Amino acid sequence: MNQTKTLLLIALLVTTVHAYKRFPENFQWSTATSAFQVEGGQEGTGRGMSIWDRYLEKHPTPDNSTGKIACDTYHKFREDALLLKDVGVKQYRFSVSWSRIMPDGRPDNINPDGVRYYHDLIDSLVKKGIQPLITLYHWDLPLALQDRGGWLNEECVNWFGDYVRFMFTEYGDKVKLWTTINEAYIHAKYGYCGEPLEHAPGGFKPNCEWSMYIAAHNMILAHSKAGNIYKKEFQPSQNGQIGITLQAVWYEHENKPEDEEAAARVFDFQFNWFAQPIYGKEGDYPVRMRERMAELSREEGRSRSRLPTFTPQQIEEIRQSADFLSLNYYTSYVVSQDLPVNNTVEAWGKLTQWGRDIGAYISTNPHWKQIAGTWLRSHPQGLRSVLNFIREHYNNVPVYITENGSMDTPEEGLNDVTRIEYVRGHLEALHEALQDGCDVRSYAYWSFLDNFEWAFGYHDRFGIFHVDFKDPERPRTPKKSVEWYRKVIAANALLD
Ligand code: GBH
Repeated sequence: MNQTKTLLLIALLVTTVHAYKRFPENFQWSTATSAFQVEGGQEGTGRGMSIWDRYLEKHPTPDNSTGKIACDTYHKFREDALLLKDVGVKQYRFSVSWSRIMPDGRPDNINPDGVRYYHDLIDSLVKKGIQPLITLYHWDLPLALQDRGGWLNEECVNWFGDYVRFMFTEYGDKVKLWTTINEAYIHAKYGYCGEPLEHAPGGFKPNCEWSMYIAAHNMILAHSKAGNIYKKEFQPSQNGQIGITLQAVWYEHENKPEDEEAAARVFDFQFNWFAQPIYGKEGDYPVRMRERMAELSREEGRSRSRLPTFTPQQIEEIRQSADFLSLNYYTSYVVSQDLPVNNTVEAWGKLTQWGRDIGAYISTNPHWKQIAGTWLRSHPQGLRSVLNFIREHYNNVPVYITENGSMDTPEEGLNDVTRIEYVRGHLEALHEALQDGCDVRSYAYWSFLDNFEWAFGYHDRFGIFHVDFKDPERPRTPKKSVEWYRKVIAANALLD
């Protein structure tokens, strides 16, 4: 045996001894961003205005953020590809800015620089052995389409269809993993209701009782349109896969039947609102949600439910619109039927329209580690529960985890041990879910870079790379988690 072989053998033994949680051989490690949050390149690039550009002009974030430069990935994607390669990820999940491709959202006006940009980005990844997973829409609707009603106009379904057909035609030979829409739940609720927080397009609070349900409905139809276009017109020759990106919140409850029922109902109004029509055996909205909305609407003196209905043909098409489920998971809450008596927890369930519609209280568990005093509490077992729910209720459809991550704590900065602890916990729970038999194919850490965190501006930093937003060059600096994640990926295992 020569020296190299001996060294290799020793290295192998060492990793075998220390690796305590191995991942499947073809498990894909990944990290994620979205167009508006990182690209910049808003001016002089041919990109059209999106709803977020307009929204921020009128509703500045506390730190007065804009998307004009952001992380400037529009210019820095080549060096970013080197960083990704260095971390060792085999996949990179990003989104495309619709208004960079189609400045007015319509296919009769294409921006060639935008089209070239995504070719260059994809090529620079593929050249380094990194597979792109593209989200077609991550909340940045072309402004011109908002001026025609946006997601409240059912025509939006056709506009989306035209956009995605262009995308599949242009990039489908290089891109094999597509997701249609990111977190329709958040986009509908925050964008078209504004509670508990407002996102673009905004301004719909007085119409909450119907606007978020219509917007969500049209997003499901748009996803279905895109999925069916891909599967019929492109998949036979391009051989890729398509799904939708759903955010899941897990809801724990006390050991009481009424709380168990309430938690199941709230999960229906959150994850299953979108998952059941697309991945459920029977399709359509969850029964509990339909019944509750019909009952509330009757009580309110309406002649029909505030929850729109699908035609039987739509139900069928929606059920055939996805190959896999793209999952974003961050946190869990606690649900109770009655006002929680324990006053150390906050009860905010009934303060919003959605909170009234679910008819339950949502609070939190003070034992789950709260990150930087914000909405984010670490509860890794919630991820395992969501994955097992998908296994049991959605026929173990393949899952790609497209987002999971934590923000910086002010004390730690680059020495981000809280983030490492958060990710390790969630990877342990994910590993348990794999042992349970869940079919999880990939894990993407959110986010690759510190970026524009919507209503919180650049203040909340989710990146494993720090970005200096005061420096026009937007330099990237690895946090401690980069080194940690690199080791996990190299070993394909969680090490002691
Ligand atoms: C994801 O949303 C998004 O896809 C991504 O763009 C984003 O950067 C990332 O999460 C990190 O937030 O005031 O209690 O409503 C996850 C859903 C929506 C959860 C905003 C936190 C604000 C807290 N997030 N929400 S609250």
